[in-house]
Amino acid sequence: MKLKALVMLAAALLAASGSSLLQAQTTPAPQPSICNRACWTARNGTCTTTMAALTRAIIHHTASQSTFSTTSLEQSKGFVRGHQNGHMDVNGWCDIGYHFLVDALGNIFEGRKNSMTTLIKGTHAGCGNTDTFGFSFMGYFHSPYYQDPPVAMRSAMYDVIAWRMPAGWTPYGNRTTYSGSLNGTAAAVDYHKWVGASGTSGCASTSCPGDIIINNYITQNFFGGDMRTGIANRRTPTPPPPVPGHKAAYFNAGNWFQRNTHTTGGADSSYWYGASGDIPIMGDWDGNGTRTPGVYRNGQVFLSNDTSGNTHYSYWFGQAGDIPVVGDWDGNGTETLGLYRNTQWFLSNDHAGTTHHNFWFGDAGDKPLAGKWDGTGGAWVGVFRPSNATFYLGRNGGPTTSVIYGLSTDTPVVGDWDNNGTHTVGVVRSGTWYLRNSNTAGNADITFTFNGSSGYAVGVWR
Ligand SMILES: [Ca+2]
Ligand SMILES: [Ca+2]
Ligand SMILES: [Ca+2]
Repeated sequence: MKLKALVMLAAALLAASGSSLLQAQTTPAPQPSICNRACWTARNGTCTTTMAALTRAIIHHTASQSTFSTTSLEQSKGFVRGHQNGHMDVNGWCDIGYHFLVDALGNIFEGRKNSMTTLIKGTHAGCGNTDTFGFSFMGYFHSPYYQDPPVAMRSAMYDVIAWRMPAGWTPYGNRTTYSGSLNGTAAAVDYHKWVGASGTSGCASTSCPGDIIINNYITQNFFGGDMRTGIANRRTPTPPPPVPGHKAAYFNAGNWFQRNTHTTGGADSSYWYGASGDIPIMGDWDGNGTRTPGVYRNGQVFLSNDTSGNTHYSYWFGQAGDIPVVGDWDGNGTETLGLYRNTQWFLSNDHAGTTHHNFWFGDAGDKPLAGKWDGTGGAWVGVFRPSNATFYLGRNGGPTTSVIYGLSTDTPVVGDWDNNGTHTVGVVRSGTWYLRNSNTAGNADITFTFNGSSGYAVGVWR
C-alpha cells in the first residue's frame, strides 16, 4: 500500500513536471546567426508549395563524411552548394531538400529558399514532409564512420530549431516510447529513421541521421534527452527559483511555528525558544541573511542565531512594559533591537543594550513597527494606530507615509513579502494573513491562512 502510494505520488509529480514543461517552452528563442542563401551563393530554387502548419522538427544528416571535417565557413558554403546541386540536378528536386543545415563548426545555413520566413515545404523525409521542417547535421553519424557531432554543432542545431519552430510548439512529445503504431508522427523532435520506418506509402527505410545522434542526443525519451532538453531550455530559459521573502511565523508560549510559503497550510517547521509570557522577535542577529528567533522578557533580551534553542546574545535593555521592534538601524546588515515605550523610542545598534537613538514617534495606543519603507539605507520606524486602522511609516524628523489598511482589531505585521527590498504592511486576523506589496491602501496582494490565531504573529525571513 505504501509502495503503491509512492508510485502514485511519483506518477503525479512526473505528470506535473511534464505538463509544466509543456507550458514552459512555447516561446521561440532569439534568431541565431545564420548564413542565408545569399551568404552561401545559392542557386535560385523554384519550390512554391507551402505547408499549413509546422509541428515537427525532423532531424537528418547529410551522410557526407568529408563535410564533417570542414575547416571554415567558406569551405562549408561549398559543401552546401554541393548538396543543393545534388538535390536539384541528380534528384530532380526544385531546390535543396533541407530547411536548415549545420556544420561541425557550428555554422548554420538556410536551406530551401524562404525557410527563414515562410512554411515552405521541404523534401527531406518522404511521407514525413507534411507539417515538418528538416534540420540536417553535415556529416556521417553511423557505420562505418561514426562521426560524433561536437558541442558547437549540436548547440547551433538546437539554436536554430529553438528559434524557427513556432510559438506554442514544444520539443517534447506526447508519447513515452516509440513502440506501437505511431506511424512516425508522435515526436515533436523526430528523426528520419523513425519517420521513414513507418511503412506508410512514400516512406523508405533509412539510417538517417545515424545511431550516434539518435541514441546519444535525440534519444527515445520524448520528455528528455540532450536535444529536446537543449531546445526547450533555449526557448524558455529555466525560470529562477522563487526568491524567498519574509514568511509567516507565530509564537505560542515558547513554541514557534513557521510557514515556508505564502499559502494556506500548517507549519512547515516548529521549534522551541523562550517561554510563556515572552514577547517574540525575529531578526538576523548575526547578519548572515537568515532571521532567527529571540524573545523580550521584562527588560531582558535573549537572541538565538539558530532554531535549536541556543542563546547567543543575552543582555538587559529597557524595562518591563517596553515593546521590542527589530531593524537594521545603521544599515550594516545586522539587525538589532529597538524599544517602544508610550511614543518614546530607544534604538540600539548592538547586542549589548546601548541606546544609540532616542526620540518620540506616534501616539498613545499605537503599536510599534520597523522596516525599510523605501528600500534604502537602514530601517525606519512606524506605528499602527488601531483607532483608525492606519499605518504611519516614517522616521524621527522625516516624512511619514500613512496607509489605511486592515481593521482596528487586526495584528499589524510588516515585512518584505516579495523580496524586492521594500518592507510593506500587512495584518493578521484570526489566523489569516493579508499582506500588501506596497505601502498603499488597497486589497491584499497575498492572502493565506496559517493557523496561528492563538499566538503572536511574527514575520520571519527564510
Ligand atoms: Ca542570522
Ligand atoms: Ca545594524
Ligand atoms: Ca517588498
